[in-house]
Amino acid sequence: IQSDFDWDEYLRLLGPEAGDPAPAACFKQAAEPPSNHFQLGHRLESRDPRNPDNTCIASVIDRLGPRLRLRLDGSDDRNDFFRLVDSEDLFPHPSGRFIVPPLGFAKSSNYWPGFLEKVKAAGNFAPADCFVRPPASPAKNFFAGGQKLEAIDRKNPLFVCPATVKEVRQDRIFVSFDGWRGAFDYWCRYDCRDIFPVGWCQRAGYPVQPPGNRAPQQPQPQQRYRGKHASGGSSPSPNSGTFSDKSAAASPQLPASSAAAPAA
Ligand code: MLZ
Repeated sequence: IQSDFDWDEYLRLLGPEAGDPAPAACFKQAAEPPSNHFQLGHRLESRDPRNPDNTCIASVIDRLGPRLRLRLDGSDDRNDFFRLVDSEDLFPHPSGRFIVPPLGFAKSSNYWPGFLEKVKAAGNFAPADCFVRPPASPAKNFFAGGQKLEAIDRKNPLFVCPATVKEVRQDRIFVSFDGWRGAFDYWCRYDCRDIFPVGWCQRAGYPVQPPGNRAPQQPQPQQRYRGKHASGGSSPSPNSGTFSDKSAAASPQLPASSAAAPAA
């Protein structure tokens, strides 16, 4: 994962014909990125991403700025997923929801009641104040074609990348990743939690990847004047996750187990 990307410089490179950043009011995201108070190993209730009507127990496998990498208890490490700390899919335990085995529960369903008892006895449930109320949704789709944004690469969900709104249709927008010739593009709703205003992720302590090589390129890091993002001295923010440490942000380490890390 690289983090040496600078929107100001990139937008300058693109020149005046490039679209403006989509205004913050277009997005269902907090005005200020929420603080992440979850700890590794915390348990919580989560919708099963593959079966969203179901509520399961999940564990925090990693914390990355305001994002959590989660694994459903009883599932395997190939179905990890990411959620923001203010996601509408996460609940403190007990929430009163009926807890069911995750899709693909590793053992026979006969084992489920005993498994759930053991998980509950092991406890370590995240306190309720870790959970941040989801942000308000925009009243409607305010996006316009050509606007810039940052978006999660759904094929490599660890990556947040510079992107452009290529099309707007009713409640949906077409997110096109800059410099990748369409290979990672997708349609999503305007209130989708995988898209962010330009600059949001950096403020959150989460690195943004450079665009693919079909976009104008910034000079390589070693040739570059080390600007504001490289200078140390600021104290870690309360958002501190793995990436918000400034020295780590220069060359962040991925967890060795990272199933989401693609070959470059
Ligand atoms: N190196 C990988 C990841 C590309 C990530 C693109 N994100 C929009 C590849 O080339 O497939």
